[in-house]
Amino acid sequence: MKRLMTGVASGALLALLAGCSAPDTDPAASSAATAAPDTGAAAPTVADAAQFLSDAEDELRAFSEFGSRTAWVQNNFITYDTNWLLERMSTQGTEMSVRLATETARYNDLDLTTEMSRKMNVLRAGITLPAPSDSAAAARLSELTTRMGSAYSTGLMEIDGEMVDHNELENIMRTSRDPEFLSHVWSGWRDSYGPEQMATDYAEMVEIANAGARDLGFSDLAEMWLSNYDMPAAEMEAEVERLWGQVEPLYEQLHCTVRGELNGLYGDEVQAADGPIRADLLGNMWAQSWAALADVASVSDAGPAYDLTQLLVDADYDPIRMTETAETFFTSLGMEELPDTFWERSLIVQPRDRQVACHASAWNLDSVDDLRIKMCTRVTADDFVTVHHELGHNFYQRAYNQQDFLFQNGAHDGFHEAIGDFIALSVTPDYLVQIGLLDPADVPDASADLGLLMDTALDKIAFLPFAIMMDQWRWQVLRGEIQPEDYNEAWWELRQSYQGIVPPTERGENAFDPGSKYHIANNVPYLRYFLSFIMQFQFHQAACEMAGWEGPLHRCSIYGNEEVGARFSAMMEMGASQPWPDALEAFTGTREMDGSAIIAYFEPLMLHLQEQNATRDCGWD
Ligand code: X8Z
Ligand code: ZN
Repeated sequence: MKRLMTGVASGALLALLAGCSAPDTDPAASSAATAAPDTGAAAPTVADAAQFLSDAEDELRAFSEFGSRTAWVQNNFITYDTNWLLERMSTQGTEMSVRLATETARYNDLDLTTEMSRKMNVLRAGITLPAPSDSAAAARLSELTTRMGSAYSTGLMEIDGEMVDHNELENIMRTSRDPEFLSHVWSGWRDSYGPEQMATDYAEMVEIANAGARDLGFSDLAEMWLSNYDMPAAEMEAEVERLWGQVEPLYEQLHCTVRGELNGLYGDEVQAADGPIRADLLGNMWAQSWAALADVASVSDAGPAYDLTQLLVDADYDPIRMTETAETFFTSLGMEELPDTFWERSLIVQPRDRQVACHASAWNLDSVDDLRIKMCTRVTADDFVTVHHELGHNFYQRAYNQQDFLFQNGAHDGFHEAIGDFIALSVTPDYLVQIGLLDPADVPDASADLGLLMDTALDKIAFLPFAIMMDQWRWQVLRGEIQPEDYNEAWWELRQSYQGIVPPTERGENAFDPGSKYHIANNVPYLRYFLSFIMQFQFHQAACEMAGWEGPLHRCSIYGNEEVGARFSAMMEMGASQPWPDALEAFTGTREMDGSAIIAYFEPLMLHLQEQNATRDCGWD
């Protein structure tokens, strides 16, 4: 989601450029602290600190609107000139946010209120990509980030004499079952954004941003990114490992089953029955969601389920109707409709006459209610979930718009990503009947539950190791543990170790496969999605309990439940004003992120997979 900065001095500025990133939050308990500079001037008072924060919020709010509108135009019309404007804006934004972050050090020794300290921390640690405070560095950083982002969004590949864009290439990966063609398209994408130039730009960007992070008192940018979770960076990293440990066994079982099915479909030559899986066979450009394999990896003795893409197509849904349907889910929970300007100003259908950043994002341009999405929507089940995801960002943005500017953000960035996905977990067969998409006679009976769970697992469980390895790679790069000459090899070591996948072909010397992913080319931290995929099931479980639901979790829908809606809105309205455990507790009653909800949701499937895999040699090494 975007907005120049929500809560950030400037990183959000860059996060802005960076696409769908929720502006970064506040590291209330960040471990690194810059020493107060000894300027010889009179020691500042608490009143001075209050004035500084109030001025900073005014300055940021004003800049945020200018920055958001600039970025909106660039994302919707990618040209030489809009890149120029974006670069210029982003340089100013970085300079401003770094200046404000640096100034917080003056107030280090004061006994500030909790609220003031939180705001200081937002200013200091919330910058996604800081630069050292000389303008040459900020300008160079903007040049590099704009070039990478724009190269990513405008990449094309030639197929049969025609230039094909990313949206269409993604479509091929989802639907083709021709291994040679898949490998060709998979590799073509990874040539389409100028990998050599991007790798060089990336390495230089890392140097500048790390220097910026060190100037602000962090050991490197990885520590700074991890300092936005109300606990010391090292503790947060350990938290992530703990959560991954909870869900890893489920992923291994899913991997084992899917590998077996792919081996059956393609034969040993294409996909062996043991070892890692070929990355291009999983129905997705990045092997991050395997939902497109629902037909391949179906559960054989389960009763008939349904194909949501087909239901949408058969009912003549178009992108606007999909968006309206998602909006209705939110309003059924008691939330206000989206403003008319949402419909007038959003980009919901891919324009054919110009280049746009197709990766879906949600925006609040004026920090009040100029809410919009930008999405090249296709009539598919995937995009039906994504449109709920994007509206989740918008409804959250509006819910916290009464907060002070520096608290206009998610409780942490994982919350921002989880809102809409949590809502989409309520897209159950009964809900589809309620909105007229599914015939009551076609509601799958209990014998189909394993099939329904499998479909969801191919999306939600397959994603987890991907989400973790994305930032494992970046943290290691930012810490200097992975050097530029090893970027690609280290990427594939992590892909293999976490996901158990390998590239379809030998990767060349000049490959830069991390750049194939939007969030790396555009510098959007990715840990947020891992956290979201854990927490959305916590939200769902708590909401279903609140609703008095007694059946299996995957059949529970909170559609129309205003009581749950009111409790959820109360959490959203808090924004980033309190430490995230307080926000989590307000809705779920627990103060911890915890994998037990996602495990409970998939428990019947886990038992089934274990049984099915009993004779298989799982794992990949
Ligand atoms: O980037 C997104 C959203 C915008 S914040 C469309 N997502 C991640 C991705 O596409 O990689 C949603 C799920 C993961
Ligand atoms: Zn998002």
